[in-house]
Amino acid sequence: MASALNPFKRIPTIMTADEIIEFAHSKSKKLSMKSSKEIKKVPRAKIREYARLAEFGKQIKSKLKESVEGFPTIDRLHPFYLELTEILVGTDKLKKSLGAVYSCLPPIEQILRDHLEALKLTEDAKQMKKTRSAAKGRIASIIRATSKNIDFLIEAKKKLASLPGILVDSPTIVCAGFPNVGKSTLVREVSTAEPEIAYYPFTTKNVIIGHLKIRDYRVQIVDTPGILDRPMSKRNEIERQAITALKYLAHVIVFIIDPSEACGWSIDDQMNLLREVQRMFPIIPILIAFNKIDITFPEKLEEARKLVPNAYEITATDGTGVPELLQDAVDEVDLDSLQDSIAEHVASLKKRKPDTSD
Ligand SMILES: Nc1nc2c(ncn2[C@@H]2O[C@H](COP(=O)(O)OP(=O)(O)OP(=O)(O)O)[C@@H](O)[C@H]2O)c(=O)[nH]1
Ligand SMILES: [Mg+2]
Repeated sequence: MASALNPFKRIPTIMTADEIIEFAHSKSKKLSMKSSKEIKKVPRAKIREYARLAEFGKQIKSKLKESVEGFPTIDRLHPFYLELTEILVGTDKLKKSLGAVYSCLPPIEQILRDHLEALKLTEDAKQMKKTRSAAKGRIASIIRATSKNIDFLIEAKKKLASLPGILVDSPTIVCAGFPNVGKSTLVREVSTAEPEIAYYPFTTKNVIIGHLKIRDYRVQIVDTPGILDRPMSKRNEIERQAITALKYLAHVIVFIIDPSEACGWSIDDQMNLLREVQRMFPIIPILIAFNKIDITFPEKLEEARKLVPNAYEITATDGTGVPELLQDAVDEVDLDSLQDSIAEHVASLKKRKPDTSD
């Protein structure tokens, strides 16, 4: 099944207003060199001016269209991306800017039609030049007038294209737990392919997404450094929202506790974070795993077992206990409702068209 990775990745490079004008201008200048010397002066000028203006208009329109149509339809985004779009750039502002840039097209069309028509009607070479440059000037000012919107799209693309790419149709396990408990080690240990390194703009660390196959499912496992690894009270509102966006991504959370305390956090601290994560994601199943069993003193393990009687016990470094944990994690995913939501998502993709509404 086709997977939707980051839908903002395929947006082409967007030029600034000045770059678009410059680009179209240089394309149109190059074209004029080609007009044949065999033809008489006035008709040649007419052909040249007409071709130059038409080319200028064509390039401008295609650059503007590309910039807008490269964006996915905002209202049809997967909720994970929709929520992050809201936090990072604002969906309303994004829609407005897309609409504003797109709505430059009809007036540009009109100017082109009028001036190309005028070019056809005149026999005066000087007048032709004037007409052509007047049209270019008017088109350029339409674009300059919307340069703030174009700049906004450039900025939005930059921010959104760097979000992690997720397979919306795959069961997704999100790892949580304090730093150094072994999240990355687990993701690396279970990944069959090279894990993807992605950037999540709310942390300085890279998010790692591993892929594995369990029975017939392509499962992804997401390491969340700097995200689900410290108390919420230390965070601002935007970070908190960015964290809760994970609820759209995680089908199941594996919360890792290091009962050896080699990670530098006490079992109590880790239990507190666990309770916080449980509060934050009340409807997502959370499996608890004690990691580093190989180096955990028996009395520490007993202490942890009393707090969480049925936790999984694993050693991520050598894979002990890991297959059982993963099997059960995937079993926790409600695969029927996942299939439904995939079907819904695919149906919405079929209906999609460029977002030009504002
Ligand atoms: N002995 C032992 N060491 C482990 C085990 N799992 C992880 N470690 C070690 O613990 C340290 C931290 O592991 P990481 O996987 O980097 O921990 P993390 O949770 O990803 O840490 P952050 O990325 O900082 O959030 C590393 O030195 C690992 O080698 C284990 O099962 N046994
Ligand atoms: Mg890590």
